[in-house]
Formats: sequence, C-alpha cells, structure tokens
Amino acid sequence: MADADKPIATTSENVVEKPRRRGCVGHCVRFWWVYLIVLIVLTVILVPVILLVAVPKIAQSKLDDAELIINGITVTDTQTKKMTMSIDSTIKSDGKVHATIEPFLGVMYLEDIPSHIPFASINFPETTSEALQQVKVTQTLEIKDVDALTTFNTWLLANETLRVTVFGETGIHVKGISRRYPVTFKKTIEMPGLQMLRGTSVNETTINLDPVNNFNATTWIPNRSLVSFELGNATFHNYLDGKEIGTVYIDNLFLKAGEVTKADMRATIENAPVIEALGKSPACDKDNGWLDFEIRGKTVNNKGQDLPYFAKALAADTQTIPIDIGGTIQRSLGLTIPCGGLDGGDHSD
Ligand SMILES: *[C@@H]1O[C@H](CO)[C@@H](O)[C@H](O)[C@H]1NC(C)=O
Ligand SMILES: *[C@@H]1O[C@H](CO)[C@@H](O)[C@H](O)[C@H]1NC(C)=O
Ligand SMILES: *[C@@H]1O[C@H](CO)[C@@H](O)[C@H](O)[C@H]1NC(C)=O
Ligand SMILES: *[C@@H]1O[C@H](CO)[C@@H](O)[C@H](O)[C@H]1NC(C)=O
Ligand SMILES: CC(=O)N[C@H]1CO[C@H](CO)[C@@H](O)[C@@H]1O
Repeated sequence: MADADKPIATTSENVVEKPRRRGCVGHCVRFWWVYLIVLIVLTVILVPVILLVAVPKIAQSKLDDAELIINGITVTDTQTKKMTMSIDSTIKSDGKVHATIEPFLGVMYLEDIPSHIPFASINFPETTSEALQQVKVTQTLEIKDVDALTTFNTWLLANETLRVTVFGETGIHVKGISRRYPVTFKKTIEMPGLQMLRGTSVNETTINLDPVNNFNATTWIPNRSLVSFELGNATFHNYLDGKEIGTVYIDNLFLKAGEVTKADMRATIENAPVIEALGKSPACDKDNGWLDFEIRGKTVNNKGQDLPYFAKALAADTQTIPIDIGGTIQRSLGLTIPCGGLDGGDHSD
C-alpha cells in the first residue's frame, strides 16, 4: 500500500507545482501553506479515487475486452467420477496495460441454459496481459455434477454450435501498483458441436450366420468439434425400420477433434428382419441393397468403469447410417436377395 501511493503522489505534485514556478514568487512563499493544504487534499482525494476506482475499472474493462479462444479440449482417462481434461487456449488482448492475473478457479457452464450450473471447474494458471498468450491447462476433473456434464455432452453431440462460459473471480496486479484488485473473468465462447456425428459411414463389411458377432465393419466417424474424447467401449442399440434388431459394439473408441476417426465395429444382428427388408423395394431395386440402419447409444464403459455422462448423451438421439448390406451378403455368403425375398423371386445363390 505504501509503495502504491508513490507514483500517484508524484503525479499530483506536478500538477500543483507548475503554477508556482510560473511567477508570483512572493505570493507563493507567503501562501505556501495554502498550496500544501491543496496538495494534501488532492492527494487524499485523488490517490484513493485513482487507486480504488479508476485503476480497477480500467483493469476490469481491459480484461473484459480480452478474447478467450479455445484451440482444443482433450478428455482422457475417463472414469465414472473423474477424468483428465486438457484445455489449450489463447488469450488475446491489446497488450497495453501491463498486468498479471492471479491463478483462479474458473467454472464452465452452458450459456444458453439459464440456471448456469457448472459442468466443470478448471484451475487456470497465472497469466499476464501480453497481447497473445497461450494458456494450457491439464488437470484431473472431479465430476461433481453428473447431470450438468451429461447435458453439456448432449449439447456438444447434438448441436451445430454451443456457447460455453468460463467464469471466475480473481485478482489483477497492475505493473507499478502493489495493490491487488479483484476482477471477474467471464468469457463466453461459441464452439462447434458434433452435429450427431452426421456423416458417419460404415464399410469394409463382413457378415456370417453365427448367432453372435455376425457383422464386422470399419466405421468412419467425423468430428466437427474441438473436443477429443476417450470413450472406451461403446455399445449402441441398432434399429431397422424403427424396430430394434441388435447391438453394435465399438471398442477402444477415441474420438479425435477435427479428424475422421477410424474404428473397428462389430454387431450382433437378427438375420430375419434384414433379409426381409432386403427383399423389399427400394432396397431390392432402386437402392441396390443399401439399408438405412439407425443407432442410438446404449452403454459406454472404459476399463471397467461406466461413463453415464457419455452414454446418456449418445442415447439422446438416433443417428442414421446407410450400409450396403446387400453387397455384404453377396461378398460374404455369395447370396443375392431379389425383390420378393429368398423364397419369392428367382434367386441366384
Ligand atoms: C442444443 O441441443 C439441445 C439438445 O438437443 C437443445 O435442447 C438446445 O436447444 C440446443 N441449443 C442450441 C443453442 O442450439
Ligand atoms: C471406406 O471409407 C473410407 C472413408 O470414406 C475410405 O477412406 C476408404 O477408402 C473406404 N474403404 C473402402 C475399402 O472402400
Ligand atoms: C468378426 O471378427 C471377429 C474377431 O476377429 C471374428 O471372430 C468374427 O467371426 C468376425 N465376424 C464376421 C462376421 O466376420
Ligand atoms: C473393451 O472390451 C474388451 C473386451 O471385453 C476388453 O478386453 C477391453 O479391455 C475393453 N477396453 C476398454 C478400454 O475398456
Ligand atoms: C474442424 C473440422 O471440421 N474437422 C473435420 C471434422 O470432420 C469433418 C467430416 O469428416 C471434416 O470434414 C472436417 O475437416
């Protein structure tokens, strides 16, 4: 505090000193005490006003003007109660005020849900007011509110974009002033969502007539978001024409941000409904053996731990995947299913 007063006091002195130098030597000598009182009054009023009102206002407004850019978020070591979250971000400011922002606990919540219940708390490190500063945080995130995290994941999965706010109370130290000023860090970021993994495709398919694991394939999952996450073993309900006909399994799934993830999948599927659908138009004629399958999340388990915050998000909606099942049966079993089905039409085996 004592240090803090110095530079400001000097400034106020200059203001008062100037007229004194400009003439009226006798006057000034006689009324020196008037100047002293004016100086003291100015110091007493100005210093607190500057230190307590002006500087914090400037500091807060500079912080408000700064931009937070999320370059990527990676979620690994996912467990039921915790996970490791890495955030790679950049803080962009005009760099004009030299200041240090204390480390702080920032909560993250969905801006467009009015309750603003945090789904994560992140320890942000100390930062400075350099024009461009990269801030990388990696920490264990204890899952305190599984519902809030599930809602965030659901929005991330379903929406085209979503707005996330980072909020925290912290302190700022302006260069030359030892006083700490409390400031609020609040930034809302708009980030791309996964759009229900639209565009997921399945190929390199094989099929057999076993009761279980009778379908294998490679799946290609696009990721439009900035978030990479470790899901582990995921299972999905599989529907054909609105009826559940089996289960799809994808093991060791890690969705990478901004890339198409290639993963092996297998499924246990009832043969009869598939054969029946293939024998009907448009699959048997116009669509040339392609059927639209729908999948919806069932379970997510990573190394023995259930991850309901991913499972429920994946279960919130279905996703349609067209598969060349006629071609698969032709290749794997040497069978072609004509219009009217195996018993109906003339079938070449
Ligand atoms: C995001 O998706 C959720 C769940 O599908 C929906 O309820 C919400 O309105 C969407 N929000 C925005 C901002 O698009
Ligand atoms: C399967 O699809 C992927 C992604 O579209 C493509 O890169 C790959 O070449 C395809 N594989 C075959 C055997 O067609
Ligand atoms: C799928 O792969 C598994 C393991 O490699 C194998 O046991 C199974 O027979 C395959 N099923 C088909 C339909 O290719
Ligand atoms: C996925 O399931 C397989 C087979 O049950 C198991 O060996 C593997 O460890 C599981 N992987 C993960 C990441 O949990
Ligand atoms: C950032 C981004 O959109 N990356 C990729 C995510 O997946 C889609 C669909 O395959 C790609 O086109 C994007 O380049």
